[in-house]
Amino acid sequence: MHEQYQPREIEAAAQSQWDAQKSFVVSEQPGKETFYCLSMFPYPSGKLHMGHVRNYTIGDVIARYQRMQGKNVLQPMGWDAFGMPAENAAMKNKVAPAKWTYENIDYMKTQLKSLGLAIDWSREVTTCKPDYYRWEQWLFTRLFEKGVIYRKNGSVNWDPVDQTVLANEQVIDGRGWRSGALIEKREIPMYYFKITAYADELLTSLDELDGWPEQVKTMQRNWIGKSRGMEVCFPYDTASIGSSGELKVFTTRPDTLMGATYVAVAAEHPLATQAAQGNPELQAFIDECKRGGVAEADIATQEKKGMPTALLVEHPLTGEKLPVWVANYVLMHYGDGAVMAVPAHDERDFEFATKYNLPIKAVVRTSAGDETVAPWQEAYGEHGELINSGDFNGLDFAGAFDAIEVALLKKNLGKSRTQFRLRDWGISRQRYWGCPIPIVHCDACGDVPVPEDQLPVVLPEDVVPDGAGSPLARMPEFYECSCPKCGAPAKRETDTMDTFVESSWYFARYASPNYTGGMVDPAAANHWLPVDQYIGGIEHAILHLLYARFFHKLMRDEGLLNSNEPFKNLLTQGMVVADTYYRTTDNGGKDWFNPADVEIERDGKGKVTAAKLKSDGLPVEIGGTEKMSKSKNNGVDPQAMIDQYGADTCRLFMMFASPPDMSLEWSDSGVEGANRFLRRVWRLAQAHVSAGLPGAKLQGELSDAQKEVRRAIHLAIKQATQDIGQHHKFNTAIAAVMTLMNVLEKAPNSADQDRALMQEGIETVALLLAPITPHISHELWQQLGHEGAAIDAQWPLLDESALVQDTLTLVIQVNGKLRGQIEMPASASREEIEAQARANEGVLRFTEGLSIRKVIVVPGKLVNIVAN
Ligand code: ANZ
Ligand code: ZN
Repeated sequence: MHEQYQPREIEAAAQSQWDAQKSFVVSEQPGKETFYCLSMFPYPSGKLHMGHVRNYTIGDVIARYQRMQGKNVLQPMGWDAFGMPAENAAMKNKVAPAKWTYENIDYMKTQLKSLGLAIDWSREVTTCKPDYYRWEQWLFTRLFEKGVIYRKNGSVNWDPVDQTVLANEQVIDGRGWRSGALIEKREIPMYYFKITAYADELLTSLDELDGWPEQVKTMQRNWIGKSRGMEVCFPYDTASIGSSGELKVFTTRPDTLMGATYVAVAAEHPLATQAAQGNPELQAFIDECKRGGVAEADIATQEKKGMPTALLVEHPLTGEKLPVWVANYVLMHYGDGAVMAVPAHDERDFEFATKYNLPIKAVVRTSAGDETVAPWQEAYGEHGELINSGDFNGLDFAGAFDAIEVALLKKNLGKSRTQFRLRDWGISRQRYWGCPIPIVHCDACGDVPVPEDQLPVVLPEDVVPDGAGSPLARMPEFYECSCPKCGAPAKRETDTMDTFVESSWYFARYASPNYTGGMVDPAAANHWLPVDQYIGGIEHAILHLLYARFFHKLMRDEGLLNSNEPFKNLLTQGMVVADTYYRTTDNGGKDWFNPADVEIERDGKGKVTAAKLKSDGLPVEIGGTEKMSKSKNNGVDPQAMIDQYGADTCRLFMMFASPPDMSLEWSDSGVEGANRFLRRVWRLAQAHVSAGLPGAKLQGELSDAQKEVRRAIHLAIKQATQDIGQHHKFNTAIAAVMTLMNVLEKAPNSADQDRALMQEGIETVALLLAPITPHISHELWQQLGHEGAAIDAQWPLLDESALVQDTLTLVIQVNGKLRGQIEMPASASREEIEAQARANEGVLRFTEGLSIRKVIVVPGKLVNIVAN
């Protein structure tokens, strides 16, 4: 055994042994308990970042721990390989997205391997490969035939100069990111997944997910957004509108109907279109609204703006004429694209009415008893007793809801309705680097799904996009085809799918990644699924997790799976953050400097007080801790750390620095500390092993000192088992091992019994660390004389009897002041303890001349003697 800890050698040796023995390749083993541990697969962007390393280490610790519990553990890995960055890189470097992607995958795979992850690489899935996406296309055609996928017009961001559709993030301040042209909204035909048909189930089955963070479930609930309300019809005022009809609105507050003072419609609403005819000013306003961002967050925060129309509608119960406004805060794609405005009780309506001087009529008494809402106040949004509402006065929310529904039903002008905020999922993308939508457009037959025996529709891989529209739409060799139904010349769809589609079912494909008979082999899928532990970033709390849950249900309903939910337990890992440093440039911008290039000064408490750039020695500003990102240039390259210290140090630092769901602050000294600790472990083991392994096992009576050592060993086992197995608190598990190390380093190691005990101690350290620092544990385990590999060893078993303390140390106080201590057998009675305490030398001295009034015994801790 080397005297020095040499991670490079140790890690290479362990990894090649695991490789050679296919240690992590698993198959279905009936009767053996399975554990499916899955980390969100990476987008192959070029190289690993710290967030990946953290994510995959957390997953690996859990997987390896479960394996040591005797389970059949599946931990796969793959590549979320379609997407826009590949196209952008292609345009910049003039290489095909396929080539760029495959090269990145190769590089990142070697990086992942150098971390020593217990991954079954034989199950690697790459979503841009036809053997993967053909099944996605297959499911698409099935769902299209069932009507779960349908076509309708959707609006997109159209760049008139580049002649291309842009994603929302490519539109900056209303202009195209490349061309700078003003972006137009265009309606084009797109394909939609009818996710709304599953809205109710997606909502209710959240309740079964006990192993998910509450926060994530809440985010999903809000996104699905179920609300119970009423649709209310406002009959047209035929004189102003010129025809008869009704304006339908959706409201969650029908109790406030008598307080409606105007109605507002979205810019895209037919009444807005009608009102704009011959009203150029209104038309200009409508155009402006249509240009605005489609992101909901923008709409919530933007200034409320509107314009009146000359149109009127009638209040459904009173017949009063109410003006129709066009307002930018009304969304076309929510409810019915129109609202009844109740300024007294809705914040948005209140802001709008105050701005445009529209009447405000209070119809709910406030909890303070107020019956009006003055313009300088705020809308009163709470439920309460109705006022100013005629027959409905005095009713509470529920009573008013019912009574108003009855009144509206009588006139056939409304009924209660439950609606969801969730929209159907539009998956058409006018991009090249994605999965082709398997549809053929025929003049005679319409949209024809590509038949199964003609799948996959293969995406050509040698194309270099130039940014001007989708290259597929300019490739007759791709789109010219014949109709699968009638044989006539037809045109292949050139849109590709949203890349969220690929990541919605990869977890199922891992169960049978090479299966050619279908999307999944149902037996394998049911063997492994649902995933026991899913680990990934909180940024995927809504869309990815919702789409994956949806797909799981779609696949269940196709008979491919028999579970309802894909992920039993979810761990959302915190961000990796680091300090930022910058200088302000002449034009007011900021130049960010990487922490590696900055030298810092700290005060006595370790707080950073000053920073200067290493290269010029001049000061830089301290920008605070932020998520590692390219934009703030505060990323630390994991590869540099692995090269310098080895994967185990890197893994140990990441797991020790904070619990997995909290943010992790990068610190060079933390990394050094982790490395120092591993060197200590190595040194202790080296000293022990080089003296020759003990011949005999631990047996017979132990001395008190030996019992203490053994107690420390089993305390560490107890703590680490709880922390890793139950709470995923790897940091405190490591702390327990550190405490044990402190004891072992001081323990005697010459007598046979001591050496046997040391053997048990170091074995325990090696095994408790094995999920976290698998390489050093692998090596130590062998050095400690074991035939089998550490990965096949069992997690250490707790011996409860070792925790029992034979003697306890009790502190003795006289009148609350520490005066001595006594050793007592753990079984000693209160009387025995008291007697010993009274006889203690310190007690005798400090009670001399006093009389003892009371003796308080706190078992296992202290004795306080009250004397005066
Ligand atoms: C009258 C009212 C009075 C409202 C009141 C609220 C408070 P949720 O809960 O999200 O479903 N609304 C309806 N359609 C809209 C659209 N297309 N764009 C913008 N807002 C719309 O919200 C439903 C409420 O949002 C509805 O209830 C409606 O305003 C508004 F004191 O109607 B309410
Ligand atoms: Zn046809």
